Amino acid sequence: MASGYDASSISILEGLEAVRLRPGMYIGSVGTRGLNHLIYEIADNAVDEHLAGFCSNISVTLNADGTATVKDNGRGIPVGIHPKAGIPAVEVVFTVLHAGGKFTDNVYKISGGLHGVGASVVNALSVWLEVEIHQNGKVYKQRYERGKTITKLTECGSCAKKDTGTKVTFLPDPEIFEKTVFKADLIKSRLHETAYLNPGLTLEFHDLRKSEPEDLIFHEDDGIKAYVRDINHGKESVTDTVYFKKKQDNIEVEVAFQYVNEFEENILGFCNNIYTQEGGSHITGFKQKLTMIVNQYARDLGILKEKDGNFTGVDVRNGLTAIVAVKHPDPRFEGQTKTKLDNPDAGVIVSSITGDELQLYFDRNLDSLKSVIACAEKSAKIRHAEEKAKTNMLSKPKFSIDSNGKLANCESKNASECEVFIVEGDSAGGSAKTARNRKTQAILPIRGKILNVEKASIDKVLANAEIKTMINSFGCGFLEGYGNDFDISKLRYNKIIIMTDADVDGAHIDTLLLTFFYRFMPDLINDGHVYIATPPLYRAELKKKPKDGSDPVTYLFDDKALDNYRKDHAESTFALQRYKGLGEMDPEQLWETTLNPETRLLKQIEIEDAKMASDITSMLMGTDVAPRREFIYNHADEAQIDA
Ligand code: TTJ
Repeated sequence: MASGYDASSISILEGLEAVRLRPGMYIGSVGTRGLNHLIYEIADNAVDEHLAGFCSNISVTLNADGTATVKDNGRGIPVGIHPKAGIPAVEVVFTVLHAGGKFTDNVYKISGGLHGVGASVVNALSVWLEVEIHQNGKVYKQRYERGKTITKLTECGSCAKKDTGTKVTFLPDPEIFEKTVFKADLIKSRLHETAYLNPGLTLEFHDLRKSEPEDLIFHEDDGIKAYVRDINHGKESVTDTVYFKKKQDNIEVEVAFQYVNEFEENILGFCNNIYTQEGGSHITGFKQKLTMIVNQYARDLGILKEKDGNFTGVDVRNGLTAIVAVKHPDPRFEGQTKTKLDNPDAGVIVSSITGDELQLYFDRNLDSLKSVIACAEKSAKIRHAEEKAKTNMLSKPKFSIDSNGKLANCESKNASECEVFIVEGDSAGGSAKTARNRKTQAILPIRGKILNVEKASIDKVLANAEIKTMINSFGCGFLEGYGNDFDISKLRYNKIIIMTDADVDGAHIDTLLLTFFYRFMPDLINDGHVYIATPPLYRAELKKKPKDGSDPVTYLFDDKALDNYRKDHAESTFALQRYKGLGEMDPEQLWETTLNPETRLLKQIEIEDAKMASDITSMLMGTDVAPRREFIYNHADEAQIDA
């Protein structure tokens, strides 16, 4: 009996229909990124309960049946009848769009805003979802399917009075998502990040999908200070980790930073626990004040002479690792991926607090101040040298598209139909050149490992042959400020397809290439232009031609496909070839399996994949050989499952 429903509930159902019709509008994508988002969406509600002061433990479990469970020890979503809706409040939370926020009492909420679209969206995009609430010594349950209420909220047992919390289990809908397998690595790093940002909160991760279950616990008593320490692990420190937290006009500012002996900067920004990938006012405020203060001290100490120009912001941030986390009662996000903090007052207050705190710190720690200034001086020196190198190189006609010998370009000049394949190895490159559709497909062979851009200085990067060839070929420039500014409208290919062997070396080259794109042309990835080709692992050929005239050859893209093929065909009826690399395929096979848009399998790269690649690259550069080996092995395995 649907006794609780009245006219207003009709619009409720329509609301969730809209989510299923245009899921991308609510969760960004229907790829892996959107899929993982479902978990964050639910977990953010529990983090809000922590921020309100009532929850100390959150667990995320990836179950063997493809469902995910998020559980907390908060007060439990209210089960009483909602006065306006006439149904239990928990049912409103899961069936009314944007209903998440109305119940919570915490000013810096994550969920239910622009980023947290709410639990109802997850419900709408799940085959089924069940919520279980422990409250007042009783256990309540409710079930929904594809956003619609299936059972009324029922009391189904009792528990200790102090035992309170919310548990949500859901199965993502394969009608909506391209892939429904959660990516453990991304979820783990997100949980760890949440632990750094919320000292006092324990986050558990359980992966029950493998034969050997994985259980992890994230808890960081030292908060963002520990985050900076862990990012800098294995690097030579130049200063202590500096930390401050202050509140002004209801805006809270928390900063941790440390200088290390490296030629790069790494500043992460957060607002209300949300990672602001595109930066924004809080980051700008911090950078401006830091630049100002370091220049001031450098002049006061006579290290910068009257004739010297100021240190640039980049100089001052040379070797800096920093976390800037703000809490804002009414955050606004803008930018391509809505991850840029827009509120000007956040910038003003970060800048003001940073100014006061830096002055306090540097006045008491002269040695640290001198070390920071030394980092800036080093950068300024290199900057001057690089400026020279750059003008030298860019003025040479060599840096032009015509002299790009390796690229076998396509005939079409219409970028929307053009593709370029970056192919590992000269022999595979040769086959690909013969096999391709010359009109729309360009081939760019690269040899061996490409330069690790994470470590190299910019003039080295610009001098690297493989990288120059790529920049020249794509036509859209790269980073700002090096004489060839990035301009996506000049991109000459709609698809940039990385094509490497399905082995450890191939995976490594993929990682280095993604790192390069992530660092130098991130919008190529943001706008969905980057892909990885997945060549087949096996070729099976029936010994007798099928009577129905069908093709005796089948290409198998992974081991599961091979297992299935073996089930359908007796062992003696076919011959099996295992491809160890692209080089083993003749041009015809390469066309059929990997180049032909009708039959090939492409994996579109999302920015998280590339960020992960960049993180992996940083990690692989460390000096610890054993974990590095282990990592390459694990990664190679994953690549095969994905194919
Ligand atoms: C709201 O204000 C009254 C007391 O309970 C507050 C509340 O809703 N708390 C709450 C919600 N705790 N945990 C949740 C929650 C947890 C999960 C896993 C999923 C969802 C949608 C909410």
